[in-house]
Amino acid sequence: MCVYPMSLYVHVAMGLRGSKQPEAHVLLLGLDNAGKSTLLYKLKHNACVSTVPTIGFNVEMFDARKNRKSIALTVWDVGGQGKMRKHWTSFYQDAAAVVFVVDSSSRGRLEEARRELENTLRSEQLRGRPLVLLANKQDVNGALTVTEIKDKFNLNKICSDRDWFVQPCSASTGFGVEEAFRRVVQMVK
Ligand SMILES: Nc1nc2c(ncn2[C@@H]2O[C@H](COP(=O)(O)OP(=O)(O)OP(=O)(O)O)[C@@H](O)[C@H]2O)c(=O)[nH]1
Ligand SMILES: [Mg+2]
Repeated sequence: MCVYPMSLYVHVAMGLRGSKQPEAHVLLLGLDNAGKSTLLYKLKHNACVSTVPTIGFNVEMFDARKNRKSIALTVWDVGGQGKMRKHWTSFYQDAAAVVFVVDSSSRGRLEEARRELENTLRSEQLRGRPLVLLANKQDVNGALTVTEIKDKFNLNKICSDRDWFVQPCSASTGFGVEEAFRRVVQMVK
């Protein structure tokens, strides 16, 4: 398995696009099975695709509007399995925002997710970068609410030096997905 340095892909992406349009890189992180790839393809194709665990990463580009100007977002969806997490740092450089996806139906893994988020936000490279935390899988009965997740993650404390927002969503049904994307666009600097 090989995780390529981000800069290589940035150059490929810029070359393909070939424009002077402002660009921003967004990192999609979270534990394995959180729903990151499902979300990425729901956003890109408005389709619920069947996924396999991501070994490496997926990357997609999106055109968006921010303050009446167009902006190109490059979204990096990095695998969340334990063996992949040590590679997350390779993607931190140049990230304008972090989207951290949580499986709200998995109470048993919430502490693990909280720990990984805290580790991620501790990185100097991500200092001050906005965070959108997605409380995914809201379609599942008994899923944790936004309030429960905010409390459990102690976001007021760990995000004291950055903008943050928690968005409930379901990557499967599409509930909250567009809104999450709009939030990210608003928050990138
Ligand atoms: N019920 C429900 N299932 C979801 C939702 N989002 C994703 N899933 C399911 O969760 C499983 C994992 O989804 P992935 O998108 O592959 O998860 P991932 O975060 O990319 O996982 P890694 O690539 O291993 O890091 C799949 O079976 C998805 O169909 C959701 O909103 N609701
Ligand atoms: Mg994946």
